[in-house]
Amino acid sequence: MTQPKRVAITGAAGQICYSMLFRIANGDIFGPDQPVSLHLLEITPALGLLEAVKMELDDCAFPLLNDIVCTDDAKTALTKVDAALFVGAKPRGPGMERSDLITDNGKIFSSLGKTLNEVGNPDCKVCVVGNPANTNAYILKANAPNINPRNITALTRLDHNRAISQLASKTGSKIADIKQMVIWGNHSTTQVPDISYASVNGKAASDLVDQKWAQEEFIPTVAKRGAAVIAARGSSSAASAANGVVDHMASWVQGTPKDDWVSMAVPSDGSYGIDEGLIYSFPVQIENGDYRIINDLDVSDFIREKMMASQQELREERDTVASLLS
Ligand code: NAX
Repeated sequence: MTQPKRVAITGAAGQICYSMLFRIANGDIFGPDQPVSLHLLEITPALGLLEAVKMELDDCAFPLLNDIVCTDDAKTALTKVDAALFVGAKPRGPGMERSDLITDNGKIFSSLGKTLNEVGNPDCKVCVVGNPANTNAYILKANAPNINPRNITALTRLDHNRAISQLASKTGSKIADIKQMVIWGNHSTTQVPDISYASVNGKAASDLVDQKWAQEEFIPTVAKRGAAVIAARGSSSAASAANGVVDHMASWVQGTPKDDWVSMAVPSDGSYGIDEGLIYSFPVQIENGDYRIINDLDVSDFIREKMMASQQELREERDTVASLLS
């Protein structure tokens, strides 16, 4: 029998996980022939709620779900996992910016990074979701030198999906007709959704929409979509975030189509002048479980200026958490 893939998930009794765990157990990341084991981590007061989530997972009788571990011990959760999804953190409430959370959540990620370093599989694929996601991933990477740094990533796939959806709606086209969308930078309001290379049914998106819309409506709508969802629902995006994580991991494991790419926040290799090591969102293509940053795109002055502003925000976040980086 195929060995199950072991997936650690933190914050497993929270909102995002309530939409995400069932998708993973159904095979949506690793495919229809690959059994999975779920290692679910929560803080002690949430273990009762986590038990309820386990009951519901059991009640789905997923054929691919091998076993479920529920724990408040990070070592138990992270030992020898193939993938680790770091969702658990304080969510942003109404009126809060992500950076307000930086110090509180940073401590969680330095501690989990140390534990992953001690008990983790060096090739473990990591996706950080808890905000501020890029900087939390940066903290985790600094505290987990035994883990392949390329494998420490953060989620901007929700932003990528939001951008595709906005462009499809503007051009009256189908989601599947849109290719080569890009999100540059931080998962924050400084992110740079960019249609410069996107095509809609084979036609350049920039020929189908006017520049004013692309610069003055599209970018802020995508960048502030998280806040719009909070305003409408009273709490942050959950089901769409869960879907973004599943897409991020499924692309990483299963690859991207030859004529398309996805956006992932990954350690910069210096492409586009972004500081090496910063966790920055780039377009990537993926083959055989390994991603490659698309590093040869012509970037307009307008976009470049915004990319640099997002980098600056990440540098400042990095400086704020300097004490958590070793
Ligand atoms: P919830 O508050 O519903 O769930 C978070 C869960 O994490 C809680 O059950 C809590 O007990 C648990 N937790 C807290 N500290 C923990 C620790 N040290 N170890 C293990 N578990 C811990 O939040 P939810 O809506 O699920 O959001 C989770 C995180 O995702 C938040 O930081 C949120 O801001 C972030 N988001 C990130 C997005 C992205 O695209 N990167 C989009 C959605 C969301 O805003």
